[in-house]
Amino acid sequence: KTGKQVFMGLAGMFIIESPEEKALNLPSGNYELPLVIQDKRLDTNGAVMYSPTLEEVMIGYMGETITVNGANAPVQNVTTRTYRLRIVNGSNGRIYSLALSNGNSFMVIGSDGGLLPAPETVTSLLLAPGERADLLVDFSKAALNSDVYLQSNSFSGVSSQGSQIFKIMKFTVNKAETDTFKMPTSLNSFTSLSAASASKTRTFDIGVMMDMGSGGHGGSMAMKGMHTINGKVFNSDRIDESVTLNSTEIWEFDNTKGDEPHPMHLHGTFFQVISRTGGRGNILPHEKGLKDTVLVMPGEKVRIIVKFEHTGKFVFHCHNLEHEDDGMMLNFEVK
Ligand SMILES: [Cu+2]
Repeated sequence: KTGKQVFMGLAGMFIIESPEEKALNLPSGNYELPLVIQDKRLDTNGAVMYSPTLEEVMIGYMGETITVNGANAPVQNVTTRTYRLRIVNGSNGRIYSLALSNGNSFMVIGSDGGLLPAPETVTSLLLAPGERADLLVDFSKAALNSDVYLQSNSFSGVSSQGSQIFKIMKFTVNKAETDTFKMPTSLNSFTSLSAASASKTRTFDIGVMMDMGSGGHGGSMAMKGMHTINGKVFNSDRIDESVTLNSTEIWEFDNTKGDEPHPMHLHGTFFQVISRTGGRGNILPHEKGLKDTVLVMPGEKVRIIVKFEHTGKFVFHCHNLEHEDDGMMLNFEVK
């Protein structure tokens, strides 16, 4: 039921700060904006409606009304300074190619697990459900009294979405102020895990649909289990992967045979993305930090490296919530 709960509004964010981050003097207070982006489908009374069809279980349930922190088409007044936008994609299935309507570049300074090693300059950023982006936008590059939209550009690689450009929120630059912000050259240091330190590689095939016409699941298309990992659907009583505490492993998510995007998400740990082959073909700027969700587009194979430092039973799953609810989730135990 995760899909319904999140679509109805159960999404938010924690912001965790550290003395090291405070020392960087990043934009804060009025200049730091937490933004939870969700798409909604509304019925004729304006109430949020969640009733995915079989097709929508396949591609993810999407809505036509884009909201930020629960508001549709919000307007934020800004001054001619650098703002920190802390973005969560809280959507069930929608991917955003975040960009500014004036085409200006912006900086990515962080992702799911904190700050990147150094700021990265981009003109767009593909953010899948569950992923976070920590951005710096310099509104002094826009004219006073002009409007700049955060929008989603079109993108390729998926047939079920990405063909439209649409606006997410409006910034009105309504006041001139002197920007005191100085961009740090380095933001964060964490130990880069080397592939040579991995004791094991596990491969997860996420690109094959269950053949509903035959096999153990019977013929009913309404049954769970069209989306699988290594041919399996979630079973809460089964440990799928046993991991040794403090070991470092490479996990490979293989979507080369698939035709849907899968943002793969691990609980209980952060990871580093070490390679992407096929599709977009490389590690993207916002993937250079610690991550817990990585988008694996159709045709792609993405390798992550993880050091498992906490004992317990955890899940990993596709963060497309219709896929997750359909069973695209497995258990791993660290001990
Ligand atoms: Cu998926």
